[in-house]
Amino acid sequence: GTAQIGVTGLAVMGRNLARNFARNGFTVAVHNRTASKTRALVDEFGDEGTFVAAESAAEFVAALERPRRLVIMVKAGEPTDAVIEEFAPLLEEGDVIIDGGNAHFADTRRRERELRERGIHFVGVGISGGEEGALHGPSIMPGGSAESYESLGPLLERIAAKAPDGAPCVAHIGPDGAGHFVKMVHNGIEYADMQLIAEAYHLLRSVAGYSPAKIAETFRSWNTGRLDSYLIEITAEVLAHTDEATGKPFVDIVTDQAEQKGTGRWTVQIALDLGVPVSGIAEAVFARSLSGHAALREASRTLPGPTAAPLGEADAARFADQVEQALYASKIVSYTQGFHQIQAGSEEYGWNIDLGSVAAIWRAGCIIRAAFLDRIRGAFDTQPDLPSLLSDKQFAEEIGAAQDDWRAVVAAAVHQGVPTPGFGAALAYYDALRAERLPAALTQGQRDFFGAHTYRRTDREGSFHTLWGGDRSEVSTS
Ligand code: NBP
Repeated sequence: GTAQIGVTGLAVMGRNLARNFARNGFTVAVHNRTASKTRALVDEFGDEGTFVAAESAAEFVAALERPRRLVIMVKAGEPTDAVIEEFAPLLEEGDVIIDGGNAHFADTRRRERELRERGIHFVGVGISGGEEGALHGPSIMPGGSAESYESLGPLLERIAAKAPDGAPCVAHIGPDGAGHFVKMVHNGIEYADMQLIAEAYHLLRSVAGYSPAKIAETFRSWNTGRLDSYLIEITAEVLAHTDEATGKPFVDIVTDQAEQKGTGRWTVQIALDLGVPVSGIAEAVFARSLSGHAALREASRTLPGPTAAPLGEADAARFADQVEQALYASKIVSYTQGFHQIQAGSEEYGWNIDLGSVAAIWRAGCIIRAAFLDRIRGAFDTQPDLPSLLSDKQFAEEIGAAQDDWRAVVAAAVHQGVPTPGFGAALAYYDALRAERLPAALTQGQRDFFGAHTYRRTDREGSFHTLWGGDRSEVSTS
């Protein structure tokens, strides 16, 4: 075979990824279960580069140079297993199967193990950036063996997005499921970012009394500063858009029930398993599900709320500045929590993930791309064993400078009855981390009272239990 890479699964993602490889000078073998899609791709885009259209799995495998590199871009779950089972028997030792779908990292770990036993490298790759990213340069998060990255890395570096400093947004994340794990947390952070932006919008609309057009303007001005990011940019676009049919702001004619595909939920489920507090991401997932409970919301519409008037013009402008502070501070917390989860996953599974390089490859191509990520990269590069992003001197200073306004915004939201679970959870996380003493001591006392679960003391080593039902003397249990 002559093709340096093959792509099977030619829906929007696979098709654009194949074109991206071809446009970068690689010979690309293309294949799809329904062969008409393969022919359509070559008919439509054949002049963009060199494609080898394969009708059958055998033809596809034969078209690839050795060691073969074949990318699977099919629906995640059972279809991925089906496609692996179709191709694996046709491959030889040292060949590389790359799964670019949104697989659960546990599936990736299983597939990697099974294929390794058959002498085949399996690389689970997180790809972010949607269809546009796939075509023009996504952020790419490959897992799998270091050996497979040697063969695959140079190709991925060519098609990846380029950060402002020119660095390709791809790096070997770590063995087996590390890439898909990091992609999962990326999506969790994306949920949190979107929720925080939604809360900022809600406050500007309901408390400051701004129109969607004025809020679009506000986001545009924020986007020239430290909040500079793709999500803020598209938020302004969506808010400025007018519905053609009604002439109303687009945001007012869309049903207010958010949907989800599941990667945010996975992030929270895994965080619970790892014992990592990702409260901002969890609130974002719950906020989407709450919005979807139409009957519950309908039944609750008559519950009383506060009577509070929107702010006057001068106060509104001041409030908008405070919301920017609250949004930025809460965003720092979301990333702190997300990176904590990556660190915990890395320890649990022995992945040895470099957090600075994760921040670096999220600087372009992916949905959460933002100027801010270069600063996170810098923080981890300076101090790779940083216990938390909030331990970084610069971030600590910034969040400290924002805290008064942040509190004022959360207080205003409570007074005016505007739900801001993201801002509130982030602030609670910040205050809990800061606290000299937490009421967890009382929780331990309760647990010891009803379940003899024991506690540790601040002044002595060991485990202790108080005889609550007896004379309340203390016994050592260790
Ligand atoms: P879809 O997720 O809609 O999958 C459609 C493709 O899967 C078609 O090529 C289809 O072939 C193939 N397929 C299915 Br379904 N079952 C199959 C089977 N049993 N055997 C062989 N092929 C099968 O495509 P997509 O939206 O391009 O996404 C591809 C992957 O990329 C997914 O895992 C997705 O989660 C992930 N992803 C998507 C985005 C995005 O923005 N859309 C972003 C990042 C990652 P057919 O043509 O014969 O039906």
